[in-house]
Amino acid sequence: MSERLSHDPWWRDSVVYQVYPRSFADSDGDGVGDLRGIVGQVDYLSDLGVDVVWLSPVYASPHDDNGYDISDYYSVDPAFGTLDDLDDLVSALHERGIRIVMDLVVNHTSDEHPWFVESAAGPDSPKRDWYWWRPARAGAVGGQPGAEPTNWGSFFSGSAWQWHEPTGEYYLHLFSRKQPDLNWENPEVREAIYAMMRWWLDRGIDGFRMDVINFISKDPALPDGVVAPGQRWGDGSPHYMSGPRIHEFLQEMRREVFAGRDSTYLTIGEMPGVTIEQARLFTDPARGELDMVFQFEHVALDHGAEGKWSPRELDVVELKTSLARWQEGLADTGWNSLYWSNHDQPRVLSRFGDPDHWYASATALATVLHLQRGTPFIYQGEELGMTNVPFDSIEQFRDIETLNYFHEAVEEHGLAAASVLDALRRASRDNARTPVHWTSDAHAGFTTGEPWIAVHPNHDRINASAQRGRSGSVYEYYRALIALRHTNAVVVDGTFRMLAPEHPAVFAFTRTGDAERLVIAANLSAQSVELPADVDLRGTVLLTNYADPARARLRPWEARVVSQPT
Ligand code: TEU
Repeated sequence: MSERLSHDPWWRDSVVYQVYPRSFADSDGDGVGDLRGIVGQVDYLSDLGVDVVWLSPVYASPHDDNGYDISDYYSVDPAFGTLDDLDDLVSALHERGIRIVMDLVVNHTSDEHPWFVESAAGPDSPKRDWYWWRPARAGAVGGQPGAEPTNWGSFFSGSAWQWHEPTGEYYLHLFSRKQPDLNWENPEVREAIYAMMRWWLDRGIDGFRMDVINFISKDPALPDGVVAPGQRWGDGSPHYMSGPRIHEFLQEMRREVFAGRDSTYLTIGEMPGVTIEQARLFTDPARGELDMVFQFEHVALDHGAEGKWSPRELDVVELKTSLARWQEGLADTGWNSLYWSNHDQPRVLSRFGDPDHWYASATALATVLHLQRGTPFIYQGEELGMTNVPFDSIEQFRDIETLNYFHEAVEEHGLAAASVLDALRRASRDNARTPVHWTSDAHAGFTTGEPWIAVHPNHDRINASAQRGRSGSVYEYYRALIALRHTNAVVVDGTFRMLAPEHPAVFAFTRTGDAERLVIAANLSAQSVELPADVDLRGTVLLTNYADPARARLRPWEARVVSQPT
C-alpha cells in the first residue's frame, strides 16, 4: 500500500462517513441506535478508511424530526446516551485518526427549547424577538385559513406559520410546527449560538455540518411567495434562501467561533437551492465563511413536476451536465462536497443504480462520485450496497415529512393511498433510515430489542459480515476507492474534464496532474456499450469492478480507472 499523502487543509483528501445515530447500532437493546453502539463499531469505520465521522444530531430532543428539533444544545438525549458516552466516542475516533463533526441545527430549535418556551410566554417576553412572531394578516382573524402573516408553505406540508392562541400571534416554522425558526436578526440569538459552538469545540470536536444554514437570513419584510398553479401555499424560498445578511452572519460566525484557535476545523453548510455562483462566495477561503456546501441540484434530477413525490427516470446526460458544471464552477475557487446519499435521500442504488446489477451499479456509482474533485461523503450502509425498502403500508413509515405528505395527499387532495404509497416507497427519507445491516441475524445485528423502524428483509444477504474481507464485495471496493484518494494526489488536486458529455450511458472524465492523468469511465446502464471515441482507457488499471476488463467496450455498469503519464 503506497504512502498516505497529506494535504493542507487536511479535509482536502478526506472521506467523510455520515452516521445517523438512530439507525446505526443499538448497544442497550431498546431498539434505538446510540452512542455506545457507534463506539462499538469504530474499528469498522477505521478499517473502511474514512477520515471524518459526521454525526447527525444526538442532542436532547422530543424527536418530532428525529433530533433535528433540539431542546437543549448542551446535552445528549438519553435515547442516545450521555455526554460521557460522546466524549468516549470522540476519543475512540481520535485514537484511530478519525475526526468528528457534529450537526449544527440553528435555523430553528424545538418548541420545547427553553428559549422558545420563554419567547412564547408573552408579547413582552425578553426572548420574544428570538423567534419570528407576527400578528394575523391585516383584516383577518388569527387562526382562520388565510390569516397567516405570509402564504409560505412549510417543507413538511401545510403553512409555515402556526397560530399561538395564548399570545394571539403566529410564529414561523419552515419545517414542522415543533421547529420554530430562530430570528438571527437578533444579535443575542447569534451570540448564544456562537457560545454553544465554542463549547463544543472546547470538548474536542473537529467541526460542524450546518443544517439549512442558508435559511438563517430572511427578508425582514416577509413578502408573500408566488403560488404555483394547483398549489395552496406560496414559495417563500426567494425570501429566506441566502437572504440579505447571510454572508455577514457566516463571516461573523467564523470570527466569533473559529478565529484564533490552533486547530483547523471543517465546516460544511447544507444549502438547499444554493447556486454555483453563491457556492463560490460561500466556500472561497479568502472570504472566511465555509469550507464546503451541500448543493441539491443532482439529487433533484429525478423529481417530476410535483417535486420529489412525482419521481421520473434519471437522465444520465442531465446528471453529467449538472455535476460537470459544479466541478468546473468550483475548479479555481471554493471546494465541492460529493454525495449521493444522506438521511434525507432514498438509497442511491435503488434510485440511480440497478438492483439487477447490484454490485456493479453500486460500485460504478461510487467510482464516478468519489473520483471527482471535492470531498466525498458516504452515508451509513451505502458502502454495503443497502437499497430502498419494500414498505407495504403507511404504518411502517416514521418520517414526519413522509407522514404529513401522505395525509395531505390522501385526505386533502383525495389521491389514492396506493399510488401515494408508491411515491413514498421511491422517495421517502425512511428508505435511508432503516437499521444498518451488520449481520444476517435477526434485526441485522442492529439490536437485540425491537427496532424503532423495520429492518430491510434483504439484510440476510446484504450485510457487513458477509462483505468485510471478501474481495469483490461493495465494502472492499469502497475501501479501495478511499485508499486511492489517500495515496494518489491527482485524485485530490487533478483538474477535472468531462468526456463524451452527450453519451446517454457512459459517465467518463479525466483528472490531470503534473505527471499523471487518470481516466475514469463507467457505463451507467444495463446494456453493454462501445467506448466513446474520446475515452481512451489504455494505461495502468488502478481500479475496476469487473475482473477482466475488455478494451473497447464497457459491460453493464462496468467501471474502470486507468493511469496514464501526461
Ligand atoms: O434538511 C433540509 C432539507 O432540505 C430537507 O428537508 C429536504 O428538503 C427534504 O428532506 C427533502 O425531502 C435538513 C435536515 O437534513 C433534515 O433531516 C431536517 O428534517 C431538516 O433540515 C430540518 O432540520
